[in-house]
Amino acid sequence: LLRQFDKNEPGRFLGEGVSFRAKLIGVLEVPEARGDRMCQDALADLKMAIRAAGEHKQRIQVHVAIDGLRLRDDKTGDSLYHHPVHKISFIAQDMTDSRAFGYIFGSPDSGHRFFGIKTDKAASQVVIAMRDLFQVVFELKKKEIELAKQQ
Ligand code: I3P
Repeated sequence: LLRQFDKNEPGRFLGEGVSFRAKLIGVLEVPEARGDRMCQDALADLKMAIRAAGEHKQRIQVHVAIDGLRLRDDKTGDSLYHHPVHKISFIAQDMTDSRAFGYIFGSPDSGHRFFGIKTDKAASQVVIAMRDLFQVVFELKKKEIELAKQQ
């Protein structure tokens, strides 16, 4: 029972995983796989663009799960994006807004895209859940490799 409360318990991220209510600020192509300055600029640009357009941000649910991050439309439940962990190269918390963060998804072949997200509660909750997930996936991979060696 106690294991359920261990932050690195893989069970936490099974199925739909851990869910958060949020809004999609926008998506932007970026030149690099990582870089905090670049992410801060991307967030500012996306916020400016949505303000200039006078549009509401799309309400979404962010699911942090073992097979990756999934963004769903909040109203319809439709899956908008699925981002496997191994192709998420960087996470950045908005330095000017405790309710915003973003991450970079992609590969050298397909290019890199920045996803800007506004959370209903503190963005750090999602960022911490993502870091915990990365740790869990890393440990699982390590175990897999150890098991393969034993065979
Ligand atoms: C809203 C206000 C909200 C914001 C919302 C704005 O403007 O800034 O804080 O939600 O964004 O429309 P107003 O006060 O003029 O109604 P977030 O804090 O979640 O960004 P939205 O329209 O994109 O949902």
